[in-house]
Amino acid sequence: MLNRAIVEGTALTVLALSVLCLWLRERQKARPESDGGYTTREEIGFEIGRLQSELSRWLTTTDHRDIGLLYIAFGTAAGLWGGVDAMMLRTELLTPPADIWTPETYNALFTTHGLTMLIFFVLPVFFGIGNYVLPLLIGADDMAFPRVNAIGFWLLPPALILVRMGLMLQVLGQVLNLVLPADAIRFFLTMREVSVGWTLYAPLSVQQPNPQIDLLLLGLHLSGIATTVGAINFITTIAYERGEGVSWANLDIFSWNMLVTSGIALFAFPLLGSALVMLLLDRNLGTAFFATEGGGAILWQHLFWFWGHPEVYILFLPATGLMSLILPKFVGRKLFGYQYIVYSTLGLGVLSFGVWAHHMFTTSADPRVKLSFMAVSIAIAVPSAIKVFNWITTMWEGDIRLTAPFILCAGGIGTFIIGGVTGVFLAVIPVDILYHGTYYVVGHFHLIVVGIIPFLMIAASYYWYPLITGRWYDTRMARFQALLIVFGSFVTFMTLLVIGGLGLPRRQAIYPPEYQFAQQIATVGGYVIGLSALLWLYNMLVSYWRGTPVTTTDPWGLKATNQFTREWQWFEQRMMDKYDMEPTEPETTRRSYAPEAEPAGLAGGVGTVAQTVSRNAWMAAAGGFVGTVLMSGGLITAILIGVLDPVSFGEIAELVGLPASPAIGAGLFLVGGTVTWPLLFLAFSDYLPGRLLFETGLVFATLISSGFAIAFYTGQSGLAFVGYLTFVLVSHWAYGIGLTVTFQYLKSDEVLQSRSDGGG
Ligand code: HEM
Ligand SMILES: [Cu+2]
Repeated sequence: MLNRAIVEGTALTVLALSVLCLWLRERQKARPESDGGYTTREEIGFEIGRLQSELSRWLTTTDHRDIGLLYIAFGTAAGLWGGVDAMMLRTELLTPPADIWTPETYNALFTTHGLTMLIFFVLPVFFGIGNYVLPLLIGADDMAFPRVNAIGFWLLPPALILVRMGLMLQVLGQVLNLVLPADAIRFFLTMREVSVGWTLYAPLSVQQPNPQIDLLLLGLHLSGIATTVGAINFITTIAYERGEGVSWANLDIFSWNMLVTSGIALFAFPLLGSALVMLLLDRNLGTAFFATEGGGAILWQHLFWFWGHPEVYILFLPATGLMSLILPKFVGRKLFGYQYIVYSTLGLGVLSFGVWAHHMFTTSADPRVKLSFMAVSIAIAVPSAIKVFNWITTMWEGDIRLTAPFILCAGGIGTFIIGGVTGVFLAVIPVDILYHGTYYVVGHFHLIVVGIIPFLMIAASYYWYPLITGRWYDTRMARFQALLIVFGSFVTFMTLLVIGGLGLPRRQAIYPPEYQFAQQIATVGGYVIGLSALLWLYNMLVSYWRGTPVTTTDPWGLKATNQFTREWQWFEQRMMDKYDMEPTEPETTRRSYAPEAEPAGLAGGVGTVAQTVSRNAWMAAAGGFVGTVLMSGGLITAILIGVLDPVSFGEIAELVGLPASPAIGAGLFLVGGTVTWPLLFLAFSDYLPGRLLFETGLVFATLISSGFAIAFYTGQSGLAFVGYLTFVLVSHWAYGIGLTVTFQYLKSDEVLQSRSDGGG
């Protein structure tokens, strides 16, 4: 059995030392002495002086870009620490018995791994990216409260130390024990990393004697304050510091996401703070919040998850913001459905507070209450799916550039689809009761928290590397790294989904031998992820000194697709000022696929769906009506020759609670068709102008008819079945033709009108 404290301490030290050596070596190489001579005493003195001034600069800076980098560096370091925990967890699982670490160590590992990753890795890195680019994106000079910003950051290192003190004190204890008797250093020897699970469920978290739990609670509390402070700063900055010409309607999508994220954090974290204080009081002052005679253990779960579920969206939304921002740059098309993405973000922000009890389906809450949580949890899939569809549509017919950021974006969409769909399954109570305690849940959330979240962080680090450092990273190594991490994540977490589906319980160091092979596959996948993380780190550090310097003001060629956004304009200005560079102009400018978005109305386009609909309502209604009439023609024929039953129209009426009369059904059908279908077309109207409307109509009609045929399949076979399919298809085509011809007619009319108005 290995000693965890020593192994992890050594691993971290080696990691830190290699980073330092690498840094110093590359730095040395970057500036050879020009005369080939030796370094003189004065030069060393100068270097030390410089080091001192650098140090005091970084410790006292209030500049948003510096603080951003501090956040990113801190988050990365915490991520590596949590990553070492993960590698150790997976190592234990190479063999069925607990023979590498003790079961208690295993418990400590998954506890600290979860907390470190969720609180000290993801959030700080996103706050860092936000700090660096958000003011540039919105044309602000700095964050609204620069000093508060610095405080927000500097609360984090002590918080992390408090939370993870157990390991350090243990290492210290073991070192001291070499010279001092055990009695004198009892405190150090009794400290352990917390091992009650990252959800800190009562009563275990109340009753375990380990004093490190108290330090952890204090540290978490401190980190909550840091997060709240940061969130207030983001909200104020976005609300009040936007530059000229940046309205809510054309606020970039990343800032929208940071705004909503900060809004969630503002409501969620104070609640976590109170819950933590209650737990501390229970542990130390004999209160009974979570004791059976008080609120009971379930109270802790309610409080925890009322923070915990919003928290997962706090982690997830900035990643989607980066996706929406970066993906279009590498497919040469504008983000499809900007407004819908904004709405879905806002919707997720609100809904994320309404689903917490889906983490408590296996507790004894009233089934009727649980049912409502099931409904909302399924509903939350809708805004998530809107994002996915919009990303896919953005890629549609784009000029894809196979760069590392693109590979990570595409991989992120893939992992999110699987992670999200498995989440919808878990939202269904009976399924959750089956899978709650298994690796299936681990697979579900890791496809998101490892899939899309770090993928997009890394994509962002590549995308903005030239902007931040003025140099290029090693692009070949980056592409390889991107592929490696996508591959490793799929191997690891798909395997976990499968063994969870087979019923293997999670959070146990010991497991039945028949799962060994699968566990080994997952572990190898995990090592691949770890390796790719190190490759990324190497690339970032070494390229800082050795990367090819950027020689154009438009490193990504964004001007060619009209996507030269504000932060790059800032970069261009800086390159011109610093190096007298000429602005780079592209040879040809490809009009970005979607037309220049018109500034939408109030509050960031809130109301623009309504506006669009009302502007186009009559056109849509006319199209829908003609289409539905044509479609009815096809269906009536089908009824006449007996492929369809008139009763099916009656069922439509029954569905909305009216008498089962075919006539009423047909009426509803007409009204429904006039409204629903055109809405669908309108939703895709950003996309429609790019293709012949007519063709597109047929494609949509075909797609929808297949969905319709499957959904309403009524058990025919043989010829009747073929007839059924044919008529569904033909009637939908008829519908599509009617709709598109009408749209086209009305559109050309509109164009004529706007020309005569002098517009274009
Ligand atoms: C947005 C990104 C998401 C993240 C980061 C995330 C994260 C997580 C985490 C960390 C857990 C495990 C909690 C534990 O330790 O018990 C979890 C469980 C769960 N997630 Fe997600 N999730 C996300 C999206 C979704 C979606 C879209 C749904 C449903 C529509 C969903 C439904 C669930 C359910 C029902 C559970 C409880 C499973 C159980 O414990 O039995 N999640 N998720
Ligand atoms: Cu949840």
